Amino acid sequence: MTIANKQELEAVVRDVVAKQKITDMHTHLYSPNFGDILLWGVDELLTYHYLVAEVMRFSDIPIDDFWALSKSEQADLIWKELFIKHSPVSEACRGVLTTLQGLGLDLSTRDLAQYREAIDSGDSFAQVKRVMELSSVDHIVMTNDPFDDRERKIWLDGTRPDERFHAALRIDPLLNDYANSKQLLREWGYAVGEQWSDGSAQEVKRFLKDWIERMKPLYMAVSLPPSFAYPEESDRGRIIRDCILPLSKETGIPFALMIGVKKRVNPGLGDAGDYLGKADMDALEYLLAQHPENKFIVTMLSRENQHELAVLGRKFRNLMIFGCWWFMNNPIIINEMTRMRLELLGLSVVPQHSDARVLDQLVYKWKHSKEIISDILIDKYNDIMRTGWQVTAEEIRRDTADLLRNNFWRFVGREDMVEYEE
Ligand code: RAT
Ligand code: ZN
Repeated sequence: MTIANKQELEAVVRDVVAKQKITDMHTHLYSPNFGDILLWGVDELLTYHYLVAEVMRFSDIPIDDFWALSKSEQADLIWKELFIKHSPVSEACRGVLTTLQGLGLDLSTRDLAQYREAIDSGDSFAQVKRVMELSSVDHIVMTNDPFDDRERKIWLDGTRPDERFHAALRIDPLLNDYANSKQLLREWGYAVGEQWSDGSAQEVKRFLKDWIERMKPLYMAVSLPPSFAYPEESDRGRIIRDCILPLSKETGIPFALMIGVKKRVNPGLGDAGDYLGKADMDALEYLLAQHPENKFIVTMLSRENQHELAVLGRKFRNLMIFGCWWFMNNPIIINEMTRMRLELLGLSVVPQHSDARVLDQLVYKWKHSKEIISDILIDKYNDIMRTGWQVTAEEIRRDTADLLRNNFWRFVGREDMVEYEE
């Protein structure tokens, strides 16, 4: 069916985007059978680290006293300061409201006790089903860290995610803190030496292969500082050169780099204490150019890097650009980044991921992003229609499915997961 005019275009795009099932390619969520490492519920929503950072601007509570409070007390404080004493207009605050609304609650009551009762009384399995339905997310990629004691135990006990959840092997400790990680590797039976050697490289690869076998990850991922350089004679540089790149090439499992985080500039705030910095693009350019048979999935944290990254995508097809990460995940920047990416790269990107740490956040993260993606698609189709080019509803469905699902699955080599809605 050919779209006749702008009104029809708007209606079709909004409908198609709203209905499109999403593959969320980077979250911190877990399959419900992994137990309580999956966070959900009102107190978790309110104590999200994005909100912890914000509450500290209003409250004068010493940070240690804040952490000494129970989770519900922290949530109460955040509710009082960020929602009652001031209007909750920040993106993270608005996100809580959109989520509660999506879950069927009446925001006009401002009754936190009632919200808790309505949501927290359920069980995580039912909540996963409900939230995935509400947010139209049917596949979720987790963040799986074999250096995290709680998570490690779950995998070693033989627990495996259900079919909606997929692993991503996270290797920050290996690449960013090898001095400590090598001790752990030894404790776990991998004979890495004090000095880097062929033998150490083989053992680190053996460790990675064991976890690849166990988790069946869709990609291997790391977050990196703005100072990330490559090639580099450092633990990180050597591990990337001798272990990650060869293994990634051999297995076809892409290497995901999330570049630009300056960890713990205010350590007392924990996860809320991380900052960002503009990175030099030379390292990524080198990786892409020197390793054409390797696949790289990249997102960056600084707004200043987004244009360079998009242009790099025009040079190298072994680069998949994804998402508006963390401090980029605000409407004004999502709008700008997504428009720029579409203008430079057409529909060959993964425009968004949720980064949800709390299950229920899927509701708002995707509702807010889908609204912006719809606005942008309407403008872009309208621009080409003004030349006399005709667009059909089927083409809009195809394009939307590519953006929100299939580009990712194709890039990770899973044609079997590529799917178009009728
Ligand atoms: O967005 C976040 O919640 C950050 O704290 C990080 O988890 C980041 O997304 C990451 O994966 O390192
Ligand atoms: Zn993340």
